[in-house]
Amino acid sequence: MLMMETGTLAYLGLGTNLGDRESYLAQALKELAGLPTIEIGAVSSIYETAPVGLTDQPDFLNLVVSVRTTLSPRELLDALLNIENKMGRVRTVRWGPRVIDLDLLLFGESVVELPGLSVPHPRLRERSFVLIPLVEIAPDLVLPGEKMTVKKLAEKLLENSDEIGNIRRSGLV
Ligand code: GSY
Repeated sequence: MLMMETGTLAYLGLGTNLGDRESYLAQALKELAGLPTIEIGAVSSIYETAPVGLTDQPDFLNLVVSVRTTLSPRELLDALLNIENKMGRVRTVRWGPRVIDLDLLLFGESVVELPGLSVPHPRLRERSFVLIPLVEIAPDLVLPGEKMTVKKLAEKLLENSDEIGNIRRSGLV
């Protein structure tokens, strides 16, 4: 078990738009919590969100969770991919429907550019389904290389787009 305060504080985005979406989110959180190298911190509410990218697919449930981990960014990504595979995610259509998606959004203050892994997540700033749950659990967080807090980034995103229409708290959690 990890001791509080050790390791790196990372943020993960979870999404699902197939089958029993709530139970997939719950299962993914349980899988994360079961890893000895990861300690779950704050978990946002669940948000029901219109699909971004490929729009002709079911709505998603999304949430953001903070974790403390002793893993490296690559090891953490591998752990997330293992959970996706264990939960039966099949990669067919890019941007397409999925039972579960676990994205590594932020890893402490690190900027990571490795094959198959960019942190902070490259589309974090433009996705309300990530930014709004993130604001809920870490409003004063400042992304590496940014000046504004995530709360301010979210306000600007919502000012300059119709993204607010694409996301609502689901009332599930
Ligand atoms: O990148 C995560 C998968 N994904 C999502 C998602 O989680 N939520 C919404 N609303 N749209 C999405 N498009 C993709 S791809």
